Amino acid sequence: MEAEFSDRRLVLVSNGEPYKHHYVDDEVKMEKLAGGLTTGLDPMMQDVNGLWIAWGRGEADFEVVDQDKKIRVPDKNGYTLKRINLSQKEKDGFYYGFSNEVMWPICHTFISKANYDEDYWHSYQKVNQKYADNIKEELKEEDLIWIHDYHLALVPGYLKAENGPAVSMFWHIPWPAWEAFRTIPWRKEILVGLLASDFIAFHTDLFVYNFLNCAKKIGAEVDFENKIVSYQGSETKVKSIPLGIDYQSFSELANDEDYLKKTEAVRNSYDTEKLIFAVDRLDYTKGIEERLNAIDKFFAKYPEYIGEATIVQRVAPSRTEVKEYQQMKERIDRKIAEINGKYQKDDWAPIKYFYGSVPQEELLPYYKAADVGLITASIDGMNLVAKEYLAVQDNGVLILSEFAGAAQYLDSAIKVNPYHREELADAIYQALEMDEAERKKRLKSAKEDLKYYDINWWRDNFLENWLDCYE
Ligand code: GDG
Repeated sequence: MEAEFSDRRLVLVSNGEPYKHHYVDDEVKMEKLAGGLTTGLDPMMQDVNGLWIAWGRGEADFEVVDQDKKIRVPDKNGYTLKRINLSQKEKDGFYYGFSNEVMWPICHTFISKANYDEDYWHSYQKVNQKYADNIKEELKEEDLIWIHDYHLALVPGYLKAENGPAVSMFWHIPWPAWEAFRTIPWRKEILVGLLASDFIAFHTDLFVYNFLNCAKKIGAEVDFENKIVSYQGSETKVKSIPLGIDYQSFSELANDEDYLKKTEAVRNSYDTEKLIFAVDRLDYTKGIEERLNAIDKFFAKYPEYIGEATIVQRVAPSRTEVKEYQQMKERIDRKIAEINGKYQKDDWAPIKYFYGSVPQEELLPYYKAADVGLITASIDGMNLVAKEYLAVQDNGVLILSEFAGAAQYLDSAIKVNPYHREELADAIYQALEMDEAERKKRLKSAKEDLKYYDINWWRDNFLENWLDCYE
């Protein structure tokens, strides 16, 4: 498979870019950007030396360089990054509008949060066409076009042509049941666009099933057993291939001396017996508010942990221009203040709250220092933080929402329904009380899986299944 693949160039297409370049005192600085998709794909692209096409978003307060240009990243053995420049109008309609106010809520089954604005849809079509045109400009014979995620559902359709390129899609977020998906006025156009791909993969079997079912509803012929959709004379193979992490580098880093010192410093800065860690992008799907309610319940039900367990909650800003997200942040700030006001003592507060994004390396000492990792997404495609936490731990316990894609693969976690306050409060207690032998047993089995089903396994498995379509 490796040899066959190395003959062909991989062209990866995504909305988010992996790096940002900007000036600091006349010098160009490169900054790695956080996010589930880019974390997983950047190391892979560095290995295969392909082309990555993405929106070069930059930041308002920086003069962004190399917008709309091709650049090598990282500087040496990297790959080529081609940025697509979007106008403010395109950002508003395509990104903040259709992607974030229709595709995101519907795929996460938050129907009441969707805004089916027709202008958003037109902008989504236009920008997807722009991506497709940019791909076509670069296209070489035998290229493999690998498109990522919900911002770009129409691109496969725009690329389709007789003897057109090999096109696949990896969908990073959930695919919902037909009952939710059918509310989108342009549901058929979206599915038809996607079905122009030769291969589509999701994180879990449930998302695959939901997708096949939606395809059937719009009149495609679906072979549920072999997971093949036939529509308008072409075939699409569908499969679940869960994204893994770069396990080796996580576990190496976890034992690096410098990193161990940082972990110790984190540990020493909290004067309590137990540390519980949670980190999320600010998003209603991450279940931050549900978690806070359960934390309140936990201290009320288990007062022996007052002053004995500290929760460190990091929240990374996201979609800061959207009003709904601003309001959510205000509610979170208020709830944390309420809990802290209710339980704190002179030298201790139950929740230490940080708002701001940090590079992944800075999260790792927190992962390692924490006795418990707390993930309570109300729904999530996968959730890489769950895997990263376990990869660096040698003693901790993971509490994981049964609604995160990762729950299908991490049997050793304590699974919870995040809407069930009492169950979640009890799970925190169970995790804190778990004896060492049990903790080690659970971690051992999780680590074996994470090591085997890592990012390389995911990439090879995806490519193998995709290339099989052309045998
Ligand atoms: C989407 C789906 C799916 C670095 N700094 C921060 C931060 N990072 C890194 C984490 C982790 C990644 O960002 C976050 O990944 P997630 O998987 O948790 O979440 P999404 O960004 O929502 O990603 C998700 C993923 O795509 C991959 O397919 O798993 O379901 O929604 O690698 O180390 N993360 C946070 N704050 C930081 O300051 N939260």
